[in-house]
Amino acid sequence: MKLNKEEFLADVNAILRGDYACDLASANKKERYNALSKAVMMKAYDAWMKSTQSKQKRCAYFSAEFLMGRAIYSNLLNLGVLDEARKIMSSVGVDLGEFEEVEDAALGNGGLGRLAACYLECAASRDLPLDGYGIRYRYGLFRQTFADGFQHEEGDDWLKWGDPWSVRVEREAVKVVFSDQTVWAVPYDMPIFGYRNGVVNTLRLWQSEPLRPFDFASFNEMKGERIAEENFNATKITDVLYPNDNTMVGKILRLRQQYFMVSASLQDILRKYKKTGKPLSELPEHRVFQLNDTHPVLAIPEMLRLLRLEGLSFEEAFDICSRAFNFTNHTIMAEALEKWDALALKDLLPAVYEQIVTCQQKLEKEGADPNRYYIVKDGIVHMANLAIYVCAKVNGVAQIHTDILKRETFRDWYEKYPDKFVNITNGITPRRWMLLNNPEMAKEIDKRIGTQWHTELSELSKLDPVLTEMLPAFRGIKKKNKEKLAAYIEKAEGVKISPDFAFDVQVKRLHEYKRQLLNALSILYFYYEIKEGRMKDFTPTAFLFGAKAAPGYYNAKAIIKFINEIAKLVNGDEAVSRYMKVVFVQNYNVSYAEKIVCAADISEQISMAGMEASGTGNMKFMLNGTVTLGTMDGANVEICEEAGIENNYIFGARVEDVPDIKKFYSPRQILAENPALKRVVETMIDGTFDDGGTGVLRKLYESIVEGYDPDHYIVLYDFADYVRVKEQLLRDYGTDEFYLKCLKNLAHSGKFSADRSVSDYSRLIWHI
Ligand code: 26Q
Repeated sequence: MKLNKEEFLADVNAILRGDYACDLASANKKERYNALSKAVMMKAYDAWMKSTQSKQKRCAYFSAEFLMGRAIYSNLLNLGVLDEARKIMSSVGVDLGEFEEVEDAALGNGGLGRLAACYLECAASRDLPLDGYGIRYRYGLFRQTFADGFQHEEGDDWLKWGDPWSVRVEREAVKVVFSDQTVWAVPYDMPIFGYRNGVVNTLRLWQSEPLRPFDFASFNEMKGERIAEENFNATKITDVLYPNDNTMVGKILRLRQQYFMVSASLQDILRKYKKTGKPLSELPEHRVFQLNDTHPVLAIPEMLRLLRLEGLSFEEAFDICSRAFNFTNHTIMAEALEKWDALALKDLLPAVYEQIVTCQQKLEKEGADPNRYYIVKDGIVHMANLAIYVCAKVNGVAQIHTDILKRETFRDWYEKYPDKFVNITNGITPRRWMLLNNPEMAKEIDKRIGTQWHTELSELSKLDPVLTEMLPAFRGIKKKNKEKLAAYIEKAEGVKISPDFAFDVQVKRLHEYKRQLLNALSILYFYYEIKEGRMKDFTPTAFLFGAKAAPGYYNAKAIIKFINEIAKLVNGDEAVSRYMKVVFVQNYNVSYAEKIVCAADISEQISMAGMEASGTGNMKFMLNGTVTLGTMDGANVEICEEAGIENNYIFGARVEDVPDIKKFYSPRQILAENPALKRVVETMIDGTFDDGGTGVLRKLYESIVEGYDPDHYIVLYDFADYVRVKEQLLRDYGTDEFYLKCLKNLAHSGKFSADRSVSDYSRLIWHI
């Protein structure tokens, strides 16, 4: 796309006149944001229509979450007009940077939702016909603040800036029918711009609305037949994103959301497919579906139901589904695997439940051992099993994760269907996670190897011969990024950190398996070592955290409080704060991540081995030139394969060691043998910290030393090795050797481009 200054400003002014009865001279920031965005949208319509009307085979990515972040800069970048737009706006006195205030579209929790967003961008950039289908939540992931070190949640009113990057397509609304209510699903389409290639795919998000204006009488009649305790009016279905990450909450409203999204999407897709005149039996040659975890797996029985309404037999419908659907698993944690109460599901969606039961019967008829293979058992519906049984392909998200799925989680299914299982290692988009968030570094790379790496990230390895030459520039850019982040943190969090410190960062959702607690305990250990004079030459370090805890996750919230108490102790201690600062930033989100990732020296990826399916934050840091301080878990394993284990800092139990460790695990014994560790652990109960009389710190203490399964995530077991490696890392920090390791990681991050991931999906699964 090209922007002509006069023409573009005329467009912006015309929109301002029509929508707000003002012009550029009198408009406020929100009005400027909407008009500028709409003017760009208008210029992109032709390309959008052209891309969507093509007759090629398409894949539909079904996901309950799309963590899009802020659209404006990324869209301008991909359209190739970011610099032009900045110049044009500044010529009329508008700083494009003013839109940094615009709210993120946080329609996702964490990794799984951000992965969906990266995949859409990368597919468009590779000219792969991939469209997203999901939910237009009125409120996204809650906004987080701290008061007295405790997390508080507020509603995320992401639409308060307007939504100029979407169009409401009311003429394509469809009805979604539950046993107790019928609602409209109205689509909002967001264009997904490929990187400078003219391709525009679509993210279609459905919003629930009442039938009322059209059918008030029948709406009223439904009173009284509602399902007990959870009777909702129509708009409530898409009101809010469930704030859980890697834990399942069995609320009927969540089930309603899931069905709402898949029913609307499938009706929409089938309606359009039928218009082509092609037979339904050929659907999988033209349309395939990727199910992002179990959240959209109701699509399978819903498709069976819809196809049978078209007159197909169960066997015919099943055959179509088994060629069209594919399933990605993102977790091995038992508490995250979706299971629904069969009676509740039957109550809400009787005709859908019937299809699930027919799948179960088919499985039985095939003679499968009912102890090993089941979809409905003891009144529980197992969504992952339904997905594996029906889908053509099932994939894990990193090699170690896929291996665990085959060996453990889905062992029986793997034995029955070995060819269904494939690995597709996750990736990130290098546009948002380098070109956009770290433009100086990107330019430095361009100077040396050209720009092909923008769309072919493995090209970065061409930097290998010039890494040493690049060192001074790399140091300089990193320093600048750190200065910027430090300034931002001072403004946003009120804590001053020196850009001369090492920046040691752990940002990700708060979860016990991710072990933010391990990091916290090590910091407290360093604190006492410094304070009491045993550690004299500690490398000055800023320990940064960012994480949201699910509002109902007690221990996760306790860990936030604990870290905030440590921060207060450390930062307020003049003798020690010359060597270390601790900051837990509030409301960590995609936009905050963009600022943090390019300024980090150390990337903390310290989950218990075997627990983190992949991780994608680890990839963002690697691309931006940091070393990983991590366990052999998830994609960390592949990061070490690519960049060399000697260029990262690996510690702790390996996945194959865990069963033996657990056999005779005694946290108390570990504490007895390590008095320094005992002392920092006991700060949770000895009055060092004040938890406002809530008892959360004592409970946290008890979870690691007491009860039936203490320290489930072996924090104490891994502590000594973690501290040993972390001390080595901090000794190395700042040397040329250290920064060469950082650069080595950057240069070998090519595998982790989601351009590669979507090409793998296309080649191994979608065949688009
Ligand atoms: C399920 C049922 C009811 C309510 C909520 C949920 C729910 C919601 C979100 C369950 C899980 C999630 C999110 C999971 C997630 O983000 N997993 C992460 O996926 C990333 C992308 O593959 C991986 O890199 C991470 O390792 C994995 O933790």
